[in-house]
This record gives sequence, structure tokens and C-alpha cells, in this order.
Amino acid sequence: GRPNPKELNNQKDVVAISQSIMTDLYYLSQADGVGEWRVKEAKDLSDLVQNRITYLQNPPDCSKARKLVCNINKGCGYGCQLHHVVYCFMIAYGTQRTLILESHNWRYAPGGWETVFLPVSNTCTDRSGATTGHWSGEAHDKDVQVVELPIVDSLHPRPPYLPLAIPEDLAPRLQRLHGDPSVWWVSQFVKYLVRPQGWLEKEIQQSTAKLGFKHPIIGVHVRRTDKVGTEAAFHPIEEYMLHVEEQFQHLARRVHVDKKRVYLATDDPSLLQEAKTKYPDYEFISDNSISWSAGLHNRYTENSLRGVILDIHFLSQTDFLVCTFSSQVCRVAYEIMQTLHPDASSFFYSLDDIYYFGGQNAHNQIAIYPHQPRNSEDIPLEPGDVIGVAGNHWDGYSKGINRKLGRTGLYPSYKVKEKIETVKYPMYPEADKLLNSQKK
Ligand SMILES: Nc1nc2c(ncn2[C@@H]2O[C@H](COP(=O)(O)OP(=O)(O)OP(=O)(O)O)[C@@H](O)[C@H]2O)c(=O)[nH]1
Ligand SMILES: [Mg+2]
Repeated sequence: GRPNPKELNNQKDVVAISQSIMTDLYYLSQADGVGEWRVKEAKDLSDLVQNRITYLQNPPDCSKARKLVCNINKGCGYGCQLHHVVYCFMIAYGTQRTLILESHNWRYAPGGWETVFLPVSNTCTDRSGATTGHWSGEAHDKDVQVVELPIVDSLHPRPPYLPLAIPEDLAPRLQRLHGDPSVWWVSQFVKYLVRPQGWLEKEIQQSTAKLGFKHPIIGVHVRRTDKVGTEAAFHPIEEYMLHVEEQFQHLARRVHVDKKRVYLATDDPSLLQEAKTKYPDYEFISDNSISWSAGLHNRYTENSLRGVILDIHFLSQTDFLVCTFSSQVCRVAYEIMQTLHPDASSFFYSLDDIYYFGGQNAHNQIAIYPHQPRNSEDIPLEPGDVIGVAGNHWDGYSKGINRKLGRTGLYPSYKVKEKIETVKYPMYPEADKLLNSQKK
């Protein structure tokens, strides 16, 4: 039924109370120099991983290097293709093979990856080698110099080096620093991959000035066109703006909001005008020509590629993201956002899915409080039970399977915590030694 006025006031109180707690938590996270420690620890961890990747990617003798070949041309969009390369990269790192990225005749840019991003190696981009074979498992491929990796959908056997697992050697530090270490680990590969070419870097700077991109600003990604009705539901702009407004109220508790700015990225070019008309007290920052270029007829062009790279860049630079995580465009933006803050794991609101990585291993949670079903839709929980999470209904409840009981249903989201899987990735002592000697 319809809530009565008293219930509505209670709801407003709950929002205000939770915002007040979140504000306290923010100041607590900064207290007593902890904020500075977090900034330094985040930088140290990122430097460590970026340096290892750089080491792996630049072998002294390319003709003798062990290689993993990955072809970017998976039949999907930019976000999906970038994630495909991330998946290859994670396995390359895990199997200590130099990633060779094949990108000629890329559907977005026939000239390939290097037309927009720096090459993934300065010394070794040639895939040739004494022996070549298709992926058949790390141990089986031991004596094969060049291994070709299929898309994750046809990966067999599956190595342990896949999201959402994180490397064992970094796990304690990551879990202390970051609210979602799995995303942090993914984001390190994205960070290395999307290093822009000079012209793109310049273009990003010019667009920042031209659009008037300034903080505070909230990023909104609205995925429409081919996605709606097939892979995701239609969400009107009002649904996004509800959360934008709530976040601005939250932000205003600790920063001065001179203007409620929204960076709007969308593949629906009519949305910008609609948003401006419906929300005159907001400033919408958006390049409408980018939205035009994102439509299905223009999508696989260099101009559209430039547009989606810029949109993702600006979304990642915002203070908070409101979007649908069913879209890889927003998930990439969220990943890049993690490389810009010590812990930005909570800087988002997804209208649909929880964060995931296509092809990931099972995403499990562990019950920390017991739960007695309150109706036929609920499942029981005992502390320690492993729950395979399917999704968050964002109303206090999640849906998943209690693996002990084999029962699927709803449970209160606060009664579980993430079960973070760790994997023994190889160590890179030579790389770490180089980094330490540079620091001295
Ligand atoms: N510039 C721009 N392009 C977009 C936007 N939304 C979608 N696109 C284009 O549409 C493509 C969508 O394909 P994917 O990147 O795979 O993302 P998705 O379709 O949302 O997600 P999946 O279906 O899960 O792959 C993008 O790569 C862009 O080319 C947007 O907000 N801005
Ligand atoms: Mg798609």
C-alpha cells in the first residue's frame, strides 16, 4: 500500500541518518593521518603492480620470450573488447608470458590499438616464436613458446588467474586498503592498457577545458539503443537523477557545491535535451555529437571510438557514478575510477547489476549473521554459510543460492560479507628489485 505521511518522514529520517553516518565514516577514514597513509599505500601498491607488468611486457630478448597472443576482435563493443584484453592480460601475468596484442582490422580502428593507446610493449610486439599452440592449460603448454588464447567463453581448461580472484601476495594489503580488492586488481590492467597516445592526451585536455569539466560533478551513464529490451531494461532519466540528487545532498555535507554538475554519457542523443528541460537547476556537461556517434549506424568508427574513450575518461573522473552495471561502458569507468583514489569502491550507484567481470568465477559471499526466513521468498542463513550471489535488489535484500542447502532466494544484504578468493600468482622478484633500487 501507499506509505502514510509518518512512514514517509521515517524514510526521510533513515536517508538522513545513513548520510550522517557515511559522513562520519568519511572523516574517520581521514583522521590521524590515516588519509595520508591510504594515499601513499595506494600509490605504492599501484607502482608495484604497474612495474611488474612493465617488466613482464618488456623482455630483454623478444625472440626467446614466452608469449600469450590475444586478438582484440571479439564480436562486441569497446567495453567488452577492452575487458577481453584485460582477461588475456591477467592470464599472461599469471603464466609469466608477455602479452602480444593483435589488433589489426579492429572494428573501431583498422589501424589498430596503437592509433589511440600506447603499445602494450616497447620491445616485444612480434608474435613469432619457435613453437606455437592453442591454449591447453598452463602445465600442458609449458614447452610451447607462443600460446594463443581464445575468448573467455571458450576457455578450456580454466586457469586460476581469473577475476574475481586476487593475488595472494598482495591480498592482506589490498584488503586493508580497498573495499573491493577484486575490482582494484582488474583496474590495474585497465590502467596499463589505456595509457593514451600523445594526440589523445591532448584531446582529453582540450575537451576538459571546452566542456567546463569541474568538481564537484556526478557521472551518469545511460545505456540505450541496442541494449534496451534485449540485455537490460529501460530506465527513465528520473531514476538516475533520484540518486544524483541524493549524492549531491551527501556531498554538500563535506564540500561546497557551487553548482550541481552532471557529466552525461549516453548513446541516446535525445537524452541531453530531455535532461536539461526536466532538471533546469542542474548543469549537464555532455558532448551531444559523441552520443550521435555512439548509435548503431556510426558505432564502429574511429570517431565513435574517440567518443567512447572520452566518455569513459570523464565518467571515471567524476566524484560518483550513477549507471547500470549491466553495461561494460560503466564498469570500465568504475574500474578506472579505482586507479584515481585510494578506495573508490563505494562511489557508485547501479540501477541494476552488482559489479561483475564477464567470464568470472563464482561470486560468493559468507553469512555473518543468522537469518530466519520471514516469508516463502527468503532463504535461511547460518554464520559461515557460503552464498553464491546472483544480484542485489537494492532494497536491503540480495538474491542468491545458499550452497550448503542448495536453496535459492532472498536474504538481507547486510547479513553477508564478500568471500575474497586469493590465488598464488607468480612473484616478480626481479621487477620488485628494480623498483626498490629506483626508489633509493
Ligand atoms: N560514446 C559513447 N558510446 C557508448 C555509450 N554507451 C554505449 N556506447 C557504445 O556502445 C558500445 C557498447 O558495447 P560494450 O562496450 O560492449 O558495452 P555494453 O553493450 O553496454 O555491455 P555488454 O552488452 O555487456 O557488452 C560501446 O563500446 C560504445 O561504442 C556512451 O555512453 N557513450
Ligand atoms: Mg553489448
